[in-house]
Amino acid sequence: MASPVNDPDHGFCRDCLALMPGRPPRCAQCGSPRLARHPELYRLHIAHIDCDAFYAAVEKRDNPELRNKPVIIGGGKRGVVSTACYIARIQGVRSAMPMFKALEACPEAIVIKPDMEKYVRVGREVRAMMQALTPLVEPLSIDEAFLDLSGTERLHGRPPALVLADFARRVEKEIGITISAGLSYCKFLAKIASDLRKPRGFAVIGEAEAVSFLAEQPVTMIWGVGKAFASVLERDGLRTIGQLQAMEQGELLRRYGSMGSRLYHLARGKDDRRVHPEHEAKSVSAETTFDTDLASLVDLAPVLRALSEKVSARLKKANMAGQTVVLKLKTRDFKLRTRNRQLSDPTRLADRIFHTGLQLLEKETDGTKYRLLGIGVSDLSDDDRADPPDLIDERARKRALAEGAVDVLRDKFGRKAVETGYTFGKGHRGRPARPEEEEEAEVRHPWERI
Ligand code: TTP
Ligand code: MG
Ligand code: MG
Repeated sequence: MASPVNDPDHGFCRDCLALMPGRPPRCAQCGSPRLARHPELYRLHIAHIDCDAFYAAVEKRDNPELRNKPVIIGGGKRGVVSTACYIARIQGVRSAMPMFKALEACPEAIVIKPDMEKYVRVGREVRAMMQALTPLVEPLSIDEAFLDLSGTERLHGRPPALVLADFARRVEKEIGITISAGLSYCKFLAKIASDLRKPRGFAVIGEAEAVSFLAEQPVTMIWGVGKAFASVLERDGLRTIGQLQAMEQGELLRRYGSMGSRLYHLARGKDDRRVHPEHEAKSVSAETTFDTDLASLVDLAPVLRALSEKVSARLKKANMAGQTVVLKLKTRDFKLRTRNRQLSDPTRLADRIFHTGLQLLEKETDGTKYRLLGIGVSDLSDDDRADPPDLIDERARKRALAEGAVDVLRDKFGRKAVETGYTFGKGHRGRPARPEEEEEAEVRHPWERI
């Protein structure tokens, strides 16, 4: 069989995986119209996989009577939609919509309360199947992950594109839900691609078309450009990625700081972030044991501040960020309390870690005496998605800018050169943490915690 590589007309059938030269409208072998074809199909190796209407798909699998009905998963504590199946979506139901609105849009929908344990279990099964394809699997959430399939061709006897299509078939058969896959040369475009043809989608974005494809897309397609930042860009007359492509890097940097660099590179389809497998460090934390037990917020807050700065410094050094802030307390009688809060996006800032930790700590300062306090972050990722300016409020944004300035000074003159209001003059009321207490605490993956 001739090698299909570099033949722009060569594709394959996503249902029976038969190789398909030429441009037939249907598979010559099984008659399926679901053909994959792309000039770079056999050269690309970064994939993003995301399950379709995940919670709803699991419920439909477990109750076939629901199959052709509109199903909404939600109505939990917050009274919002977790997800809706694609039948309900046609009527306008969306994730995060208040339940009453969803039922206005789709009154005949069947509403099911989320069964997280079950979804976590199924999510793990899908993940295990991914890990059988490559060790380079980076989960992003319960139902999605990046995969780097480079170098796996020999192992699988087929190029990544076919490995992916086979994976989709096997998930349907073995687990009973459907997935969508995106294939590209970088993470940014692989993730965009997986969303292009949902559900049961398979989309490819090659290097040659990246710039022209992106030119047509709205700026919100760029990581970190949420509603608020999009409206800042809109005020500046920038609505499409094409408009960003026409701008100089210096101008973008001047206007939007570090976000400007991200806009410049991603707009051009330049993204060299690696796929980080999940067995890498899972949390960064610091903790300290006190000489005398402490109970009041006034005493505990400065320690929390100092520890937050330590955690932040480590994150910054490693170019990492964490999306879940974890507070750890040990009571006088050695009972351990851990409290965590998930942020809207990953952070590396001492200020955000501290303020989130403080909110958690406030609830625990009920007179209990503590012998140990720790703070850390888990759900680690690269820091390039961290602290997007549109997601932090104005005061926090100013504090973040100040923190950047403090970092510069500390780099120059050492840590003690700049003390914040919380730590200044207080010394460190806890005795210095012993080395073993400083070790990175192993925290399980977020979906294993549920
Ligand atoms: P998503 O992958 O964002 O959504 P989805 O799988 O339901 O639908 P699709 O990918 O086909 O667009 O999220 C995965 C699961 O996470 C989802 O099934 C339910 C949960 N979730 C929430 O609980 N609240 C939310 O706001 C979102 C977006 C998801
Ligand atoms: Mg999904
Ligand atoms: Mg998802």
